[in-house]
Amino acid sequence: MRVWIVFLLCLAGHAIAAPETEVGTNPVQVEVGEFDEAIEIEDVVENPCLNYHCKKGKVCEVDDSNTPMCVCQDPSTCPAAEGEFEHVCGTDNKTFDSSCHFFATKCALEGTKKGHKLHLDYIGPCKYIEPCLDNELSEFPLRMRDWLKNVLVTLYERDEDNNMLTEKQKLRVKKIFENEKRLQAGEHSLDLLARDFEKNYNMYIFPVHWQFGQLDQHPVDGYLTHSELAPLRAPLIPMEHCTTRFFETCDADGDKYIALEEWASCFGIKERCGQRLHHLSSSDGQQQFERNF
Ligand SMILES: [Ca+2]
Ligand SMILES: [Ca+2]
Repeated sequence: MRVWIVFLLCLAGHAIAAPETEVGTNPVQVEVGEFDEAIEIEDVVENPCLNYHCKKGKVCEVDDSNTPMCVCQDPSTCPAAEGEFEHVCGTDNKTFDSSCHFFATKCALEGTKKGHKLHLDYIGPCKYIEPCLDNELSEFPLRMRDWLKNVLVTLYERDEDNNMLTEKQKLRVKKIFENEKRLQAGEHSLDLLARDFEKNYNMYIFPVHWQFGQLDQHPVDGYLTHSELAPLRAPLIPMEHCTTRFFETCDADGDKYIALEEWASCFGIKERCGQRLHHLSSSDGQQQFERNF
């Protein structure tokens, strides 16, 4: 259970810190104000790469006509990893020094079959992950559901200034928060979780749906790609050996995308509204969802 709590705090921290760590932050910007402001500002104005966004693995460069464009980053320009904790394991079972090295390598393989199949599998060096047994797999959603609920409750407790949640969402989580106090946060036996899910089914619907909305961002279309799922999946795999199998089984139709109703079903949420959400975007879906519950 300890790993779940540590991970919970990491993820909550990550979610809160996310806007500050957007890819594409230009180092020139950081320098402004630290040195000679007048000269730096002049540099910023003339730099066409400023605010020019490149996806992970690419960096902005200007061509002969001073037009910005994204090119694959040379892995050797990635900052050296400060420790093993920065290593990542690819789906090719190779350890990369950091996610920067991984995405730069993947970029260089763009257009090839190998590049298409290569994904960031998990955070940390590649290691042996024991197979997930059937009974372990059936327990996984119970703990994961409880954990998703805890993520929201933690955000609610910390959210006073961050506004991660809308007022309506806060009201919804407040109910869960009060219920959670009754259940006593922390270690819950699987029996207790199973009973609580039956008894307080509605409390679990919103956290499951909310997490989907958090991940379904690129694009917001009611489906999760492998990369959209990565922020949740990648840190979890080394700690929870059923993660990979769980998300594989979530993709019930095997099309490599986890649709909203597949996601909900994975967590035991099988309401009829799930079907109606199919054609709605995530944000519309959330509103529709909130009207239904
Ligand atoms: Ca999506
Ligand atoms: Ca699917």
